[in-house]
Amino acid sequence: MNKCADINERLQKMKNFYLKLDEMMDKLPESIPADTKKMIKDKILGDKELKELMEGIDKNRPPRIFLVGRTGAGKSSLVNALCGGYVAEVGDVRSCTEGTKIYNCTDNGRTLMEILDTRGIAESEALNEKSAENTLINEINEFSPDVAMLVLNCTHRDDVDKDALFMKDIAAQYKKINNVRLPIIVAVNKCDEMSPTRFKTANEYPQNKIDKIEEAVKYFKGIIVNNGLKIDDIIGISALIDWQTKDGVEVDPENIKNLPKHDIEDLEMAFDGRYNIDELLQMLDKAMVDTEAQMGLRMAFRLEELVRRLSNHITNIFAGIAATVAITPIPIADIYVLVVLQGILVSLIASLSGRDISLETAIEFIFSLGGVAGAGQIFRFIAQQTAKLLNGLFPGAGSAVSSTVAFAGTESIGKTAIAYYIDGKDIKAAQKMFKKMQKDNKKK
Ligand SMILES: Nc1nc2c(ncn2[C@@H]2O[C@H](COP(=O)(O)OP(=O)(O)OP(=O)(O)O)[C@@H](O)[C@H]2O)c(=O)[nH]1
Ligand SMILES: [Mg+2]
Repeated sequence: MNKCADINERLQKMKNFYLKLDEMMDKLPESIPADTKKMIKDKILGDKELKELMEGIDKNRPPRIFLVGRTGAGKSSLVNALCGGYVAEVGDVRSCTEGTKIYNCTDNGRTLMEILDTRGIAESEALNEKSAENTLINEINEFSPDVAMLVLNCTHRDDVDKDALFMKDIAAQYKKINNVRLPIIVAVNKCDEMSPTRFKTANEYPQNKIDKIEEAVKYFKGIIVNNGLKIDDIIGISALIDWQTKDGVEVDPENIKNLPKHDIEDLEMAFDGRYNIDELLQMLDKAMVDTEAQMGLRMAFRLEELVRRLSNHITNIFAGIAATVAITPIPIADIYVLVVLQGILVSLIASLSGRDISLETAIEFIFSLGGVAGAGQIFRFIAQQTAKLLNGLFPGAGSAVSSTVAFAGTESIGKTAIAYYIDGKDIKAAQKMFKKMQKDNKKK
């Protein structure tokens, strides 16, 4: 249904590459010094961030989110907005106390997150009875949320006092029972309805609209603080998405529930009016204490960003290795050490994009950036073409490659590989980008 679909496959590719690294190093040409191979291995396998991600691939669980908010505030819509697709409320849709339910958000059979939805509970008269509130507290504790999200409607300024007090009460009980604080994020929803209301696309919001949103968020924050509710963060968002069936027929949100199951599964976005949802995900990520849940959140919703960050991180590691290798300037004849190193970097980045490319393919990619085509017999070719390569890949190098040049050149190749494999730029654009970076490197 959405881009989460191939996550498992992609993650497995990343992990395979990581696990194969040892083997790959051993297969490299003899002429690469053993200590260089060892350094590469140690730097990559010893990297904390990379290790955490690899462990996270096997050890993660769907985060549990406790939703609080009045009927119509947009809780269900927000869940869809976070998932980037229409998520059916499936699993064991358990109805608990009047108005609360627990459900799983799934995508292709994979649970993205678990939701405890206290639908309209804050406005329920039943809460005036101690027993009803106790039942709710029990349910929350049984659910054991990683984070609570209070959803407010930015155009409804009444009742926020009550909601804040309700949340404060829940948080206090939670703390008493669990001995840890319940992280709370406040999402001020329906910001698209702030004037001027005709701007519905996030990147078209004019400044006066953004200012109004910020003002509203400040106002809500004031009320929350005045009521003594401690929150982790607050943000103005819009969960607005219009849906259509596969045949392009737009559907009314109220009617979606009545559609046949397969139609619901195939729903597509007719209009994406989401605002600040990535920022909200960042807040949720930050607020979560449990690392397995945090990983689960990242895997489900923030993979692109995670992958980009990691690719940059790996590029830095490799640029550092290249600089170390070139501490004693590398003579032309040994240039392939650098090219092979960069080849490994490129294959790693490709694997992070979910592709499975050989070292040869990666090196061919590098050649093509330097304007050398049709590499064929890669390693022999490198030996024969070093002079040409030097000009193409390491500008400013005379008879040997210095540390600085090795660092900058490797960094440029990493960045170009990210643009090509991860951001999906075409090869022409990648070449252009690479040439520009080389020009800038020369100036340094
Ligand atoms: N313009 C706009 N409409 C929204 C937004 N979020 C939700 N809505 C609409 O508001 C209405 C209520 O949204 P829901 O997501 O069903 O609200 P809810 O909080 O789950 O309501 P209950 O399940 O009754 O507690 C629907 O018609 C949504 O389409 C938003 O950010 N902007
Ligand atoms: Mg709902």
